[in-house]
Amino acid sequence: MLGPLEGSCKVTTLEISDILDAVRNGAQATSQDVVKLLSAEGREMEELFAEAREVRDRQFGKHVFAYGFVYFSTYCHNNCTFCYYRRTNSIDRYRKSPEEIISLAADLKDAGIDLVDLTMGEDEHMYADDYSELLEIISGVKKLGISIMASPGAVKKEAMPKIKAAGVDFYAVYQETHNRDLYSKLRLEQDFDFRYNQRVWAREAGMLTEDGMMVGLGESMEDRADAILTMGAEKCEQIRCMTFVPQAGTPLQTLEPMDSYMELKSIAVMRILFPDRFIPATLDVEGIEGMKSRLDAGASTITSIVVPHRHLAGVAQPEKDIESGGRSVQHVFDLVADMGKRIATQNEFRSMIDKLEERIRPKP
Ligand code: SAM
Ligand code: MD0
Ligand code: SF4
Repeated sequence: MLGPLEGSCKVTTLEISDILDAVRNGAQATSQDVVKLLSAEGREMEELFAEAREVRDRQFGKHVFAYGFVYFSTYCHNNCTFCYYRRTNSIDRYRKSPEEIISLAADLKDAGIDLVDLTMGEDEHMYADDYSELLEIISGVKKLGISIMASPGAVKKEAMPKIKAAGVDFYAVYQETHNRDLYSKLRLEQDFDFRYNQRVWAREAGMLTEDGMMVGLGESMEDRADAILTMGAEKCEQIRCMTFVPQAGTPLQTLEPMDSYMELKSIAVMRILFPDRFIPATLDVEGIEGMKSRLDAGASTITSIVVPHRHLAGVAQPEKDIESGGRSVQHVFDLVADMGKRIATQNEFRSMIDKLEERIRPKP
């Protein structure tokens, strides 16, 4: 995007359509502009979504991308206040064997999914012995010939080149908020900079990265605008927003949940400001029912597709629509076709990833 002085005009007025016009003409949106866009209601909100769809379609055409989700260990040594899997929550947990994980990934690949997202809590078992089991799992899945995202939490800098070498394309680690004070209340005893640097180190090692924000946790409008602009400036190839879903047994279990409009508007604003990024339409907040509204807000990528009947969980919605097959590959593909779109083939997606990886390849 052009800098403020390079654009054809600097955004100064506060009308939503004026801001959209200015951005379309190359101006850089300010934090105030983003707050204004996020405040859109009624007709103006529809205008925001329509603009986001147009930008998305210009960027990706009829293609939508589909990521399978394999939450392979729900053990975690952290105690995030918003998370069901926090250390002190007494819940049933599981850890899948490398063989089972590889077989799940193979099912996803055969079903035509573009990428497998290997996610875990910060499981001591996986962190032991310099992440040896995690690396074994990643290389086993890579041998299937499928693109991989890893979401293993915050690891030592030294691990990044090994994770890349094992076959990871995308490293996902979400700051949740870029307000340090709020962060310290959410990710208890987790250093802000250490988490931020995960994406810097992953990129240095040659991996694409994803950052994400959550809404509904007491953040201000300015915090949301700041998160969006910071995620854009970080140059992460994928950026996301998820609405907080209260979890039983956690300190925030009684926090009044928000509806999904702020997430939808955040998706639209991210799309309009940063047209070329992958932006998820997660099934992990409102299940399969929430897929269309997210795509209609400008998302490009359906995430949290889960294989049924394999005792797998989601993160924000541990069970929703999983065993019924509502979050299964076939069901998602059918719904996408009903929208006049098509899931990119693995080859189509791979050639996009290859180009992006080429851009960040470490210099010898
Ligand atoms: N444990 C790793 C980590 O925290 O980075 C990877 C998985 S973590 C479970 C993935 C993300 O799910 C979190 O960063 C957060 O954005 C989201 N999440 C967790 N609990 C949530 C909740 N209750 N509502 C909405 N999103 C949630
Ligand atoms: C999702 N449940 O995409 C997944 C998760 C981790 N990389 C992603 C939050 O909704
Ligand atoms: Fe653990 Fe991730 Fe949940 Fe935090 S968000 S408690 S790190 S699984």
